[in-house]
Amino acid sequence: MTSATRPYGRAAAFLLLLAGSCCLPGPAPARGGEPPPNIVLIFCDDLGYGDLGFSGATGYATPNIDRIAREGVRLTDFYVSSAVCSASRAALMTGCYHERVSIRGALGPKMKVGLSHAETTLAEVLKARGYATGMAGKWHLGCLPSQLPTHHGFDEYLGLPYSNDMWPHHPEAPKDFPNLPMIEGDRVIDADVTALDQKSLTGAYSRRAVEFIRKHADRPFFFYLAHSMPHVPLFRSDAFAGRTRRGAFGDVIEEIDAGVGDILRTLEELKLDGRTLVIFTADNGPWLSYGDHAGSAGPLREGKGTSFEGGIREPFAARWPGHIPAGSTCREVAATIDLLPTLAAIAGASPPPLPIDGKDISPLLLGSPGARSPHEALFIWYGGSLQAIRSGDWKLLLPHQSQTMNGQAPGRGGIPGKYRKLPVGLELYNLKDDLGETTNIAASHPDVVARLRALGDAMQHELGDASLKIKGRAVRPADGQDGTPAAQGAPPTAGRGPETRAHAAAAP
Ligand SMILES: [Ca+2]
Repeated sequence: MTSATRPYGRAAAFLLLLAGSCCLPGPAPARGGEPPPNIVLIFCDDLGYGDLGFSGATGYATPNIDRIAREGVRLTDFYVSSAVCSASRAALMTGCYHERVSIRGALGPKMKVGLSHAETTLAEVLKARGYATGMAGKWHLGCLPSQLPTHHGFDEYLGLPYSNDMWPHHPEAPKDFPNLPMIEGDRVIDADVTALDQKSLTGAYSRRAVEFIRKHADRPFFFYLAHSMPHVPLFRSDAFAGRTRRGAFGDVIEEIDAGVGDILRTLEELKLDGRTLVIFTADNGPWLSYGDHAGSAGPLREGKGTSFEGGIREPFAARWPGHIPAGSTCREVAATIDLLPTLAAIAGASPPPLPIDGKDISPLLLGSPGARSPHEALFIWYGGSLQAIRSGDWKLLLPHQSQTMNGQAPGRGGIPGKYRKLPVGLELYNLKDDLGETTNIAASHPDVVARLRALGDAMQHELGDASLKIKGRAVRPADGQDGTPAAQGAPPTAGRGPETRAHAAAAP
């Protein structure tokens, strides 16, 4: 089969028929006597805080994503657990800080480490409640067949098992990566994804979401749409090429937005609007070394691979007509770790048996009067070390080595520039007054520094700290972490920052 004729659809359609023939009866009503809502979770890769229309993007338009915010709630202070792919996704899927489940950095194609089967994923929580569960897109929590989404609670899966730049066409490390496979279920349906294939990714993923919604319109469903884009290399279909003033990056975002439009229209057509919660967010901030192929963190400092706000704070919007007040904005601190317990609560599902870090933020989403963040503090690890603590308006950075493109020659056309190292000291910022983290006021607020350091110290002893050589007492192992020869090495990863040198194999 030539590349041009690969629609990622035929094998998929057959498997879908099989899956559709064994539908389970729907679950009992959730709270309030209504059936539990459908959930569509749209998750982008390397999307910056400023990359959407509602968050200030210029040069292209995102009317459909903006509609989610306009007809729902926007969380302005929404965090991932680490500014890098696998760690961030581990937190999303488990409701735990990634350190608790020993997934760090960006897992490479040759690694045999993955998310532990002892963890309960968001998909498993909802599946146990009677949901149909599907996923399209980037998984990045283990690429062995037994580690793929269909072995972690998803009824079906179509996508790339890891980042779309982990292929032989990587601009800097082409020899580090094998051919990039496309997966359906837990089988390879295309052993060598080409540039032409990458152009079809966004559309194929969005179509899969629409197909899944149509197929499961009569029962609660959960679909996780984890776009490979706008992670580099940027690809969009011919229909979107050259549409925007922002070049390839803008085109890519508009194609993602068009897919969101298809999803929203499908929900309307099927009269599922008021029964479906749609969430849009992303895994980490922009990969700034890629210059014109990177997104923007807007007013936030730095981007991917750093624990400044630009790396860890993401745009977030959620829409559920009749339940979430339209046009609302919430400035309380929340995070991806909260989505599992929140969606479990909304669905009336049982929480995981093992301890998790996330909290139920449904009062924030649903606009309950006086709702406040359930977190005294959020903790940001990177490369195994605790780097940042957010509590109320305060943000404390602990001493570490970071990276910046300031003063560096920017990347261009898909070829990255080079970061320079940025030493970070003990730095305190008040984000209410200083969103861009420009003025370190640690010296004038020793009481705040002491309080946040004490909170951090407790978490370092619970979940560990590599730079301090603290082994966390509550850390749980990843799949394949112990005693697997391939997990002992340091396989190549795609980036050039410190984030890609740290991964699960190095976890305690
Ligand atoms: Ca990412």
